[in-house]
Amino acid sequence: MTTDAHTPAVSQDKTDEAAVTTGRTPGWHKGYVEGSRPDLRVPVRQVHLTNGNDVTLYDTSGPYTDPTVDTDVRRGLAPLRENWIVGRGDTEEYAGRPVRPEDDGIKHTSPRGGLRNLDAVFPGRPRVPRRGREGRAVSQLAYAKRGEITPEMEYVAIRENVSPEVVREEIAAGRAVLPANINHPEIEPMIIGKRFLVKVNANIGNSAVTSSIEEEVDKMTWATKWGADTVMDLSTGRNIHTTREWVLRNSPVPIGTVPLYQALEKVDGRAEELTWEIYKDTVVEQAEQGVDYMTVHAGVRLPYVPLTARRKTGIVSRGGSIMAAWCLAHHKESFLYENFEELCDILASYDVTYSLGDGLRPGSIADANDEAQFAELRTLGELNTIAKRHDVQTMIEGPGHVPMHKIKENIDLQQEICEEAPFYTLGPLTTDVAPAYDHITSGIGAAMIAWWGTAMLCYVTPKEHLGLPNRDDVKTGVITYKIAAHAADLAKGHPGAQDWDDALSDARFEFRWEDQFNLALDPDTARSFHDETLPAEPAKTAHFCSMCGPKFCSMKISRSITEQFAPDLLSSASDEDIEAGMMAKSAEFAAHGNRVYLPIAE
Ligand code: IRN
Ligand code: FE2
Repeated sequence: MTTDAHTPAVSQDKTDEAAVTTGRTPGWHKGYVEGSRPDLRVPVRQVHLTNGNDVTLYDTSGPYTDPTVDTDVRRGLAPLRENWIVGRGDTEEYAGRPVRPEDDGIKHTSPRGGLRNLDAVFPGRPRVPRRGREGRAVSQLAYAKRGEITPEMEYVAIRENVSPEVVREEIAAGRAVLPANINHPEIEPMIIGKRFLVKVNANIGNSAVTSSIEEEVDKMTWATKWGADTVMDLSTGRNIHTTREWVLRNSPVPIGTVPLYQALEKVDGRAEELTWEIYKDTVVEQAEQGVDYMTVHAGVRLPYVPLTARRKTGIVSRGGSIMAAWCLAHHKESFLYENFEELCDILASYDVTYSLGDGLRPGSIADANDEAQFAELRTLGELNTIAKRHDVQTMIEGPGHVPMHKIKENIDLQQEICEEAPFYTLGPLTTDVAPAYDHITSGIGAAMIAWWGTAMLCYVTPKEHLGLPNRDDVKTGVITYKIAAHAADLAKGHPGAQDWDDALSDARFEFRWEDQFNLALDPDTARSFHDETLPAEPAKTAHFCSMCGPKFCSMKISRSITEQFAPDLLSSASDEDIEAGMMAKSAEFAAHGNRVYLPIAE
């Protein structure tokens, strides 16, 4: 079986039908855990094992993997939070700007094939954007501070297997964020904070020439199928607004953006022509669409720019370099820094979460932990305090390229300076020498920093530094980062994290191959690797693995001994016992005609 045989790939020639290609994985079953009200149903991924047991896993894939739900990307997902948002009674509908692509201020001379299978305008549910009542923060942080447990908080409590009060406390203290824009009712709430499971973000985004809206929607559903907890739409070029509308209306996870990218498009890419007004308009436009969190590079201050002059790789952050260019062109303090409080009020009225950008992150091992990087971090700490005062949920972005021995200092400093606000890091990459393998160079750093308390990891794909990720790269990036995140959950002793490993180990030891595949982070690849060497069906129940055959398989040997003697003898088995076990197996093997593969009939 190929990696994705049961789901159609993005078809180049289908023009009449918008297909979501996420597909369902046999062996994964959708289940729901009901909360205190019937409309509070938390999805879980259930793996039904052949021994009759069930393993329940965290699920990010949305309704696409529920065979009882009829999804259609042209209609969008059901607005499951609608009643909660309206029911709280603190939003007001108003005749905001219509949700139309021509409204993004960019000339829409649509590139060839740019919209491919999809209409320019999202055809689904008509929406009137909402914002919070004048002067009132509607953020989860505001509720948490007032001592209220929202349905969203209860939802994540069930997802994380903790009490709702723990969720409320962590949010109120600013140690966790629950990104949930009041204009994004489609999402299944999730939480980011060090007391909870480590989360993974996947970046998607078209460049003007290489991808279509359909491909971006498909990458989003594809990323969440493999476990992405949030997705950032980093689209640049044309159709930014429309691409985002399609992604938002179809996303079961929170969506993040960098509004500065779209603001820059509005001034035709000339950074010096950016103004606070253009930026603010862009933020409002995106907040009305439902963007849940926004990267804001407000820590790139004028006096810090010279600190990067003697770096090996200068400023590598796109947003950071835009702001540095603006500061130098005007020789003025950053308009993001200067207008930060006004920005807070806007974000609070939609419950958009800040992701304070690391515009001065190191772009090479040589530049790690330098003055520029830590000067910015101190400013992010200052801005975090202001944001919290305005009831805006806030997380802090981190590096970048950092060798292993300099990683811990990053998380320790961030936690101290930013009052334990959630850290959200890009890797870090632990060496610069492996282009094409930077999911691995960064996965190493990601596992380490998450163990020490980073709350969310921004994935890096094999195409990092080389090109735009395609579908396969997105999957590789997500799986790599799920490994890092889960390894950290284990090391942190997150309650229940090890149950998954134990279930898989049992399946491996008992040669329940199907269970081993279905419990895997990537069942398709595990199955196909196994099938390459042992293609016949009976091989999946055969009591040996392909690596060593029945004779030398250590697991089989120790299992035979367990079976022959008593289970408690296993640990105290003598050399003679083991020798006897091996002889017995040898005889058994010979009795079967010394055949490695069992005939179908057996
Ligand atoms: C995450 C941590 N540090 C940076 N990131 C991500 O990088 C951020 O969330 C966003 O997806 C992207 C922004 O890149 P620039 O504009 O800083 O290069
Ligand atoms: Fe890099």
